[in-house]
Amino acid sequence: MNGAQLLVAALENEGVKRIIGIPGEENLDVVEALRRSSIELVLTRHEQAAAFMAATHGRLTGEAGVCLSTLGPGALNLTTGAAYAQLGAMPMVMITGQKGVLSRKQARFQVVDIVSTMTPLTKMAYRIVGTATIPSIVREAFRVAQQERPGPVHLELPEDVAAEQAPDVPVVAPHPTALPVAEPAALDQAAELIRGAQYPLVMLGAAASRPRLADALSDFVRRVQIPFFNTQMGKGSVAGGSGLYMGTAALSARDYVHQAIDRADLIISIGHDTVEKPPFLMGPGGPIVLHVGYLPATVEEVYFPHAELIGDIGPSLALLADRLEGKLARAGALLPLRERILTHIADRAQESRYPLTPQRIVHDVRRVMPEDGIVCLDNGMYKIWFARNYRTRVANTLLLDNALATMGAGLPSAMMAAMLHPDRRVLAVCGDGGFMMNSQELETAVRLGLNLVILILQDNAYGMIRWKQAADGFADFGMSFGNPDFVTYARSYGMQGTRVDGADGLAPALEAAFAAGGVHLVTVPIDYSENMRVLVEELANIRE
Ligand SMILES: Cc1ncc(C[n+]2csc(CCOP(=O)(O)OP(=O)(O)O)c2C)c(N)n1
Ligand SMILES: [Mg+2]
Repeated sequence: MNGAQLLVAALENEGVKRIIGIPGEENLDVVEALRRSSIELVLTRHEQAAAFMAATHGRLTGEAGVCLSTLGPGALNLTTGAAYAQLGAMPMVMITGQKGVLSRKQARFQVVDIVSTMTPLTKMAYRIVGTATIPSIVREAFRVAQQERPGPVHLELPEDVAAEQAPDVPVVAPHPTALPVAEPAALDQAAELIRGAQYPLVMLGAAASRPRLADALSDFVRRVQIPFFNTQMGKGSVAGGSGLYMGTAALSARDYVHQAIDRADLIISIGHDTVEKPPFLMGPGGPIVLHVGYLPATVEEVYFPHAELIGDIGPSLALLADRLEGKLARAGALLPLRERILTHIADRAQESRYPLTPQRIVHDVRRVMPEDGIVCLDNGMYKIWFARNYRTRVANTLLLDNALATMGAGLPSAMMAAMLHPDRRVLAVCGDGGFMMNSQELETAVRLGLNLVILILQDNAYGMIRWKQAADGFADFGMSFGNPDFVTYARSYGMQGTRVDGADGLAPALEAAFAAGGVHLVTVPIDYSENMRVLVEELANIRE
């Protein structure tokens, strides 16, 4: 057995089913070992997409996704994906090749110090320098990637180490580890704080979306009956129909949901991660904030909790609910605001304008997506509209990135969602800017035989920046571009393409695309004049 075979055996031992990426000649021993293994090699057309896909595997399953690249240029193409997983707390293992370390027959050709490059972008970046350590290093890589706070790990395997005969070292068996639960004194203190609140409110942050947490959070909210709102990445973490949802904080202040936030005297902030654009701004004289997390809070200028409940969130919340259930006379004190907030948000959702408004697009997408359908957003102006207006009822059914907030991840993340859930409807929603950053992956999606619909919102511009430019009083300059004919473009990949050409055409086009199966692109023109009308003018006029 050589180093590459030992590496692949160690990956099989971790339960890895597929590795996504683009090999180079320095990976050929690994490729050969994969050919003889149970692990599928999934080729992409750009390493960045492979990293986004691997990170999304980690995000949706809690088990690290694995991506592979060559040295130098290939490895550098993984860096945006590394940052995406690092900020987004998504478990991922990246494996890159390197020239030999024992001799340098090609001098410094293509050699970049990738371990140093990856160090600030990962939880751990490590060069494997001998075969004997491969089993323990791989086990450690997966532990580090998957344990709270999850994130990316980088392993570099030089080609001569990959080819070297390995001693007979057994792989290290993984075992489940239970996290510590918050201790009784801390639970008592938190319960006392909550019992004393006149206007309590729960906030669900990014860590609330960890796959294993869905049931525990829904139970907690149902048992204590305190209304809740979420951050963008906490969306969907409580199962639908609770009657306690107050909205999503897509802006940091002065949105309708802030009418409730501003009145609260206690915010129970569950799983908030300050990588997200702030859901509200703490300042002098605001509500008391109780941080509930796997790890202590990160203190920021705009987030400095007054009390903390630290430990495995699910079981800790169950113990907290034991102390509170049926004892909170003021639990629903903010609920009377709910209807007004949600009505404002739903305003004009059915307007028949063409090009379509963002509200109408969100409304029609919701109609076509079943409760367990997964919508994956790229980054653009529409993200704010989906975060505010799209109602979720099942955990992790609106995947968006409010951490690195990179363009280009929408299509790859949807591809991974479709691979993991072939029986569910999956829709990628992309701007015409973000889509073109990784549109080459349409070939990958078609080749893999995925069932996936891609919706392109066409404004022929970097609309979000154009909106900011206008909102800040700058002249309209430098944000517009031309586009390919998206329908022809789709067909050139051997897939279907549809252009929506009327206000009532979107829902039927999406429905037909899902019914047809395979990969299908739908493009729709979007009217972004609503950005200014609602997100600037209307919200500036909010009065209590
Ligand atoms: C990789 C990357 N480059 C630049 C940005 C800055 N940025 C954020 S949104 C945006 C415009 C997005 O345009 P598009 O995808 O067409 O969506 P739209 O806002 O027009 O709906 C830009 C340039 C970013 N977030 N990520
Ligand atoms: Mg655009």
